[in-house]
Amino acid sequence: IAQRLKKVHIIGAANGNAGHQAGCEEAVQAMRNSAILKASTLDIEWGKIIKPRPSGTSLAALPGVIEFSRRLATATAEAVRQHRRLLVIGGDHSCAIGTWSGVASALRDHGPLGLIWVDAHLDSHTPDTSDTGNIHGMPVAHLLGHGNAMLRHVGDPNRKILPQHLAFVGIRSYEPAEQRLVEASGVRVFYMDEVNARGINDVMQEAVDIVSSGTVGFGMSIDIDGFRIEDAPAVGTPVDGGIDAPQFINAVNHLDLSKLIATEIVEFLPRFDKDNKSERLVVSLIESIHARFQRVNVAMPVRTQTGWMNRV
Ligand code: EXY
Ligand code: MN
Ligand code: MN
Ligand code: MN
Repeated sequence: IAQRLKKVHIIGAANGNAGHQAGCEEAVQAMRNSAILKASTLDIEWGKIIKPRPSGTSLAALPGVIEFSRRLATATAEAVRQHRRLLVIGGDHSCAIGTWSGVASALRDHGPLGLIWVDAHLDSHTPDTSDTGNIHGMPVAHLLGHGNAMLRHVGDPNRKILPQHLAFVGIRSYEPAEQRLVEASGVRVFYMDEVNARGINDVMQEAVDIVSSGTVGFGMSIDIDGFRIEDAPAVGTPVDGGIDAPQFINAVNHLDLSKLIATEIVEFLPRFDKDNKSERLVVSLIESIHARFQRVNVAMPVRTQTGWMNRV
């Protein structure tokens, strides 16, 4: 039984038309075929692969993204209810709406969900403030309860993440409107300047504290464009000056992940990879996170009529 519980359950979010350029939709298949992943020590169990219906790009992608997000949310909610060690492989970052809406709705009766958002970008536009209309630049706003009503209500009509339970790490590219939304909500942003000044170890420790406090557990949404371009060349919206990936993995090895519920890795465009560097990084991230993932040992508190009770 112990061995079965060690399995990493992967849900594939094979979407790509909400990004700046096509290619993210190929990451799921690339990871399914990955010799590097197969050669790793990880015990992988592939779950559902969710694919979007064909639709346009920019804001024309909206109806397709809504429908896709609902199906993805159903899949992640089911995995969390079954206490699986969940990993979602994207996809462009718009998949985060489905991933975390599903996780949050599955935990609704247990308590609020925290979230660490590793990214170069804030991803906090609404359809009204975005210059590009690309929905991968909007998932955080919707998880916080802003923007398009259908996207806000995926999974259930509640806000999925409260601002005090969210922490960004690695941010260095954003527009004023999304920064206003995030800062006015009181979300903690560890901009790249702070990461450089304090070191990623220190920053990740504080980020885990923020998303663990007052929550039933937390998720990590990792956009690989958060890392240095030399560590993750296969991205659609590269930004100079990213997080040193080996240092990040070292930091993960020292984190308290006892409240980790699920992880998501997104914005990998395999067609742009160089010497399999990005693919190797994705596998290293999964290995280091899952080595410390205690998910199955967490007894989740359940709300009863008289208070809170641990469900085993
Ligand atoms: N802020 C820009 C936009 O909204 O178009 C760029 C967003 C890139 C988002 C990538 C996935 O993190
Ligand atoms: Mn349960
Ligand atoms: Mn992103
Ligand atoms: Mn990004």
